[in-house]
Amino acid sequence: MAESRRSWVLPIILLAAGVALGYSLRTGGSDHGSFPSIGDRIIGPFFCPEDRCSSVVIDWIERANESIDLAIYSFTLDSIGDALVRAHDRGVRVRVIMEREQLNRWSEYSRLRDAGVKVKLDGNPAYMHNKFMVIDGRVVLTGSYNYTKQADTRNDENLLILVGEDVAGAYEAEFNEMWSGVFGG
Ligand SMILES: [Ca+2]
Repeated sequence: MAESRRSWVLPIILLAAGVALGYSLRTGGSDHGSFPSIGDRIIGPFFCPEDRCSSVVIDWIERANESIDLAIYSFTLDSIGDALVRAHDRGVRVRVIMEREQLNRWSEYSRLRDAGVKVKLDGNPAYMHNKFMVIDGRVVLTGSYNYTKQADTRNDENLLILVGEDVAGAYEAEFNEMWSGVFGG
């Protein structure tokens, strides 16, 4: 009985979620020029390299007023590192978690740390494979896109922007859990 119930509950939940998202789905891949209204839920998707993912990310970093929390697997792109340092310098609280095994001489780790940005390496013996950024507790950037030259100019990648305090809160909670040292849970 329990098995058969489970078999139809999940499809119904997925259908309901899809309908809810469908009502608020925005079209167009280049509408990141202005801060969205409360009614907006999704901006994008952006497919890169053709939609210039690094420009989208930098545009949103430059809009941050209060906080930026970034969990990123691989981060070697200087232009995004510079944007985070500029945000830090203008008083935005910036925190970054990066995958320890991706630390190399091209990594932005030292650049950020030397500029005073709070940076931590993950404590997961497996990969901290997330690529998400939470801005002001209200906007989430996520997708396959790592902040690397390879991802920016050669790979096939996607990036999606989610707007809303509920969804941002869920990402923020996961970030805070990792920031406190809990990985893989
Ligand atoms: Ca790891």
